[in-house]
Amino acid sequence: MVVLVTSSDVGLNGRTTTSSIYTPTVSGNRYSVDLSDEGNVNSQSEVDVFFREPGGHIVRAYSHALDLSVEIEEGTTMFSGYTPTPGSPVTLTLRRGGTVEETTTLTASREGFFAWSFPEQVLPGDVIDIRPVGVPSDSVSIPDLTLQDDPVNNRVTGKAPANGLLEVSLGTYNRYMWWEWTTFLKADANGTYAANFDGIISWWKCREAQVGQCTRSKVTYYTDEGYTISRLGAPPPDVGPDAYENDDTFTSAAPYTGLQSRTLHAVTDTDWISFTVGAQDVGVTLTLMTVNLGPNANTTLYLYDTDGTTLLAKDTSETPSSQIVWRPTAPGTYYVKIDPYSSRYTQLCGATYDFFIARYRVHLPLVAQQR
Ligand SMILES: [Ca+2]
Ligand SMILES: [Ca+2]
Ligand SMILES: [Ca+2]
Repeated sequence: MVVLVTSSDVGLNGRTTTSSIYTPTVSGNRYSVDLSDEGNVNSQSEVDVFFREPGGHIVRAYSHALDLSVEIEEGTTMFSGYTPTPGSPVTLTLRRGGTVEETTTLTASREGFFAWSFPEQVLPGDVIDIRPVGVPSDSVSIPDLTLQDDPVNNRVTGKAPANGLLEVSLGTYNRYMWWEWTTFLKADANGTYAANFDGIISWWKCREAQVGQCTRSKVTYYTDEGYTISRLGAPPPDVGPDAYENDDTFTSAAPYTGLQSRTLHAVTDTDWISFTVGAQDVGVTLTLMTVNLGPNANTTLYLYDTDGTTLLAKDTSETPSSQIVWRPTAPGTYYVKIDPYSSRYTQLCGATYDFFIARYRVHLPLVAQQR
């Protein structure tokens, strides 16, 4: 029989997860493991128990320490966590100034997970009681936790418990929220903090954090037990329709006269642009492209013939920007359609792009001939 203990420690250097293997002491039909050497057992710790049955089968049991995570945003609070007794009831009670505001009993999943959403923000001083089965109950107080974007200094500032350990994150806000940039710090003795994002790189997009550029901020406070209380800032505002709407069919295409700045403001938005190929452009290489894409943009580009329906070329690649290199063989008015790569690249802050046509003339070199 083997017991695997996985513990997470959060400190100023971020999160470290360690796993240790123990051989338990078995007495009758009970076993126990001494974890006194395991330095960082807290509410984020997990235990796997592997038991080899006489036939050779291995049976696994899983348990997560009692954990509570509270996520507060405008108009809603999410509670989630783990109870060490999977499949059992957990009662959560929200108390405010000695009055029970809300109470609910949930059934934890087979892994012990539970989640509850509450249709208003909890307030500083509120207390959450968590009553699981089989282990002692606990209570968590909601601290005064605030956050404010400071784009000029590329910081997020706010109030937090004095000297409290904090994780401050910026996310690019799209339909699949992703916390791209994270920094760990401690609040000062007066209970204020300032998280600076200079030089913090998103590991998956290789770009630096810029507070306020279509970002949403989040501060998470870690209690001594390892419970987490988070507050989310407001999401950045959605983009509006661009100046060329409504142009969702080729008959309403906006004529191209130079760089066009556009948005994909709705899931159903599609942008049509017409452009004229004069006799002087026949045989000239044209590059049709979307450029200067916002952080939530990914376009597809289609080129149509003068009838607006015959497809001549397309770029539907997953690369955010799109490009079609094309050499017209006849003058006329041609059409371009720009669609989002998928619905997630619409509506939200940063669903922006510019459309541009580059004309490249081929200049044959002059060769001086000696006679
Ligand atoms: Ca548009
Ligand atoms: Ca449109
Ligand atoms: Ca694309």
